[in-house]
Amino acid sequence: MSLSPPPLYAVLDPDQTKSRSIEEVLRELLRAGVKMLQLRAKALAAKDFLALAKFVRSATDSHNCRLIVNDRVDIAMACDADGVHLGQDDLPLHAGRKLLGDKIIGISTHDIEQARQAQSDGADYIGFGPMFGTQTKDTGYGARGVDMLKEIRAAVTIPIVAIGGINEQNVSQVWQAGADSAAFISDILGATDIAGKIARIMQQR
Ligand code: TZP
Ligand code: MG
Repeated sequence: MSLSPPPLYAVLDPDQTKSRSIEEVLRELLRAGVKMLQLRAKALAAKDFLALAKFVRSATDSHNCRLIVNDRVDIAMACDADGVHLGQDDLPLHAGRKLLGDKIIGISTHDIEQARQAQSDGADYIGFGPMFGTQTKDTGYGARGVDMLKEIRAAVTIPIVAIGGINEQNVSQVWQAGADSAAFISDILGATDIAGKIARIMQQR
């Protein structure tokens, strides 16, 4: 599937919603106009991940929002997601493609080699990062920065979703450096006023 991701890619993670319920945060994201959402649930057992994914699928469907499941091709298939996001140690792209056909497959990348490989293997988009310092995930890589993002932009033609430490203050640098989309976890999920946060981010596009 050819994909043009919207400029804002929200990642919903039950471990990052602070004191709010995941249902409440999801409602806020959709109300604020999020059109591409990744569900990431590292700590959930498969059956709980699937139950949550089905709930998120039904809410995203009624808001015309794409749903991407992180890590798990099986859960993406079972909840009828629009696609899956795979890391370098997850199922390889060719296996995901065999199972998911022309659904969206995004691949996490951290350098030019991985980005080129993902493109030649047929990824619909690459994640690239971590852009800046982040507490949300230990990727094993240092902050990549905007100069490296520009190099990635020059190296691949498929959409780039930048991730890692992106917030209201630095997102414009990411878009200016050529990312098609910016992915957010903590800056958005942790905001007191999620809709206000998203509006301030989108004003900079
Ligand atoms: N992959 C690379 S960095 C990262 C992931 C999942 C975490 C991004 O979270 P935040 O809170 O937006 O820095
Ligand atoms: Mg992963």
